[in-house]
Formats: sequence, C-alpha cells, structure tokens
Amino acid sequence: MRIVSLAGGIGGARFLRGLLSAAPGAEITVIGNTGDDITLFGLRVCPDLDTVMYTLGGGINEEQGWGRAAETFTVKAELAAYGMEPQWFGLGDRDFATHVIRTQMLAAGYPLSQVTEALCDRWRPGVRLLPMSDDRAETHVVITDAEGRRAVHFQEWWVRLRASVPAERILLVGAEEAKPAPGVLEAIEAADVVILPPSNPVVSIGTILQIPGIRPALEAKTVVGVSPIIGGAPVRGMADACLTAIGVETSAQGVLDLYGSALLDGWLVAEEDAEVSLAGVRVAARPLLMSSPEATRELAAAALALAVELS
Ligand code: FO1
Repeated sequence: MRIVSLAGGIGGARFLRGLLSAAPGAEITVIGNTGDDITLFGLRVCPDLDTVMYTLGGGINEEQGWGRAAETFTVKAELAAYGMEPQWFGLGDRDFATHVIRTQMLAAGYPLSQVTEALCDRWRPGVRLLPMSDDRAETHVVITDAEGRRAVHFQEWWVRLRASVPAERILLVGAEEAKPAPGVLEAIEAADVVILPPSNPVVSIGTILQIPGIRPALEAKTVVGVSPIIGGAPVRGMADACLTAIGVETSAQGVLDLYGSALLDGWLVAEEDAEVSLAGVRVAARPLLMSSPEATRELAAAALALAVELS
C-alpha cells in the first residue's frame, strides 16, 4: 500500500513512527514542512525535516522532540563567547554536522530534495522524506512590540518569544513562486491513501497546503486527518496561538472547518470532541494521546483503517 503523509514537527514525526509500525509493508512518502527553515551562522537549518529524519532514524532527543540525543552545545557556547547572535536557538554540536553538510550541498547546487535524500542515506528513516518544495518559502510572523510593528522569522516568534506576543499575521514568504519538490505531486497521485498527522494545522500542515498544486492534488485523494486539538487545547506546542492568529477557534471543529470537506474525507477526534461534524466528512472518535509507542501505533492504525474504508 502507498501512503502519503504531510508532516511538521514533533507530533507529526511521532505519529509517523506509529504509522511505520502499524503498516510495516507500506511504502510511505512524507511531505515535510520547510516553512520553519532558517539560516543561522550561514547554515541552513530545516527543523521539521530534521525532526522527522532524527525521530524515524533513531537519533532524536526523545523528551524534547527536536535536536539530537546525547547532544552537547560547545560550538553554541563558543559562538556566544564571540557575541554572535542569535543565542536563543539551541543548535547542538551533533546537529551542526547536519547543517554543515546541507549547506555545503546546497551551495554546490544540489536541490533540497536531493540533500534530504543524501542525509537520509545515513539515517534510514524507513520513509521517503520529501521537502514540500525545493524553493525557499519561509513562515514569518507580523508582531507589534516595543520595537514597533515588524515581521520576525517564525523561529524567533516560536523560540525566542514563545509565541507570547500575538501574531497579527502569519505569512509564508515566497509561497506564490514556490513549486512542489520533484516527486511530491507524483507521490500524492500514486497514493492509495493520504494521512494528515496531528501536526500544527497552521504552520506545518497549513504551510504545506499553501504550496501551489499540493492542495488540489490532495483533494482528489482519500484523506484522513487526526485532530491536533483535544477538548479545546493543543496536545503540545502552540497550535492555539497559531489558530487564534488566523481567526480560527482552537477546537477539533475549528480545525475540521479550516481543512474543509474538499480536502478531508475522514477526521479522527478525541472522545470528548465526538460531536464535531462537517457535511461530507466521516468523523470518528477515539483516544488520540500518543502516550506510548503502542498507543501511537493504534492511533495510526485507526487512521489508516478509516482511510482504507473511505477509499
Ligand atoms: N525549539 C525550541 O523551543 N527551542 C530551541 O532552542 C530549538 C532549537 C532547535 C534546533 C534545531 C531544530 O531542528 C529544532 C529546534 N527547535 C527548538 C524546535 C523548532 O523550533 C520546532 O521544531 C519547529 O520549528 C516547529 O515545529
């Protein structure tokens, strides 16, 4: 069976680990969000691609959900000693190697999709990991603080500000000119089913959907999503701050309406949200907490079963 999944950061990567164990024989293509990508100290960092690659490749810092296990921060401390900014983004020594190789390959002219394939040669994530685009499309956030109204990179809003300052606008700079990476539309077309993990619906899944061509391609397929919101609150991360920023209620219904019935055929929600509904979408209620590898596998299996039933 061919499965396509759109993934963002921590929640998406953990769900994919469950999907791999729920469908061991399946061919899974992951379309990874690159709107979070940032250039720091001259190095290109792709947090959501790395989170998927490290999580499925066994190198992730498990409790953090990002960055490497057994990490040290000597280079970061040395950069700080020189007064280099920014100092609010925790790049570890092991992680730096990934960004050095990625930057070197990009500078040599390799597209991000080929760079990602090369990095995955080491990590063997068990899925085909494709960036949503080889073109630069970055999420920036418009805020107003002591320095006035300005746009900051998503990572500054997310990591330095902890989304404490309201996002007046969240925009994907470069979206209009960006094209799906090679293989993305083909993988969607060839998929038997498409699964949307409980990633951030605005800055992860929503970002991928803004790349021209991707949403229409998905609307032609059987798509089942897993709600990232349980009982009015995100399980992890700050999806609520993102949803509020775009005027969407932080609820399973709000995200269901945001994705819409043109995209979704099925929607998995927690039992307390069982009453959500949208014409044309089959809603199924079950436990959504990925509290253990078994729970995650069962959640992924349920999403897959619903997608197969609806396809
Ligand atoms: N998130 C944080 O909250 N603090 C950090 O210092 C941080 C560093 C970091 C370094 C590499 C990387 O791949 C991810 C990192 N993240 C950090 C997480 C990152 O901001 C998020 O994973 C995504 O951008 C949102 O899903």
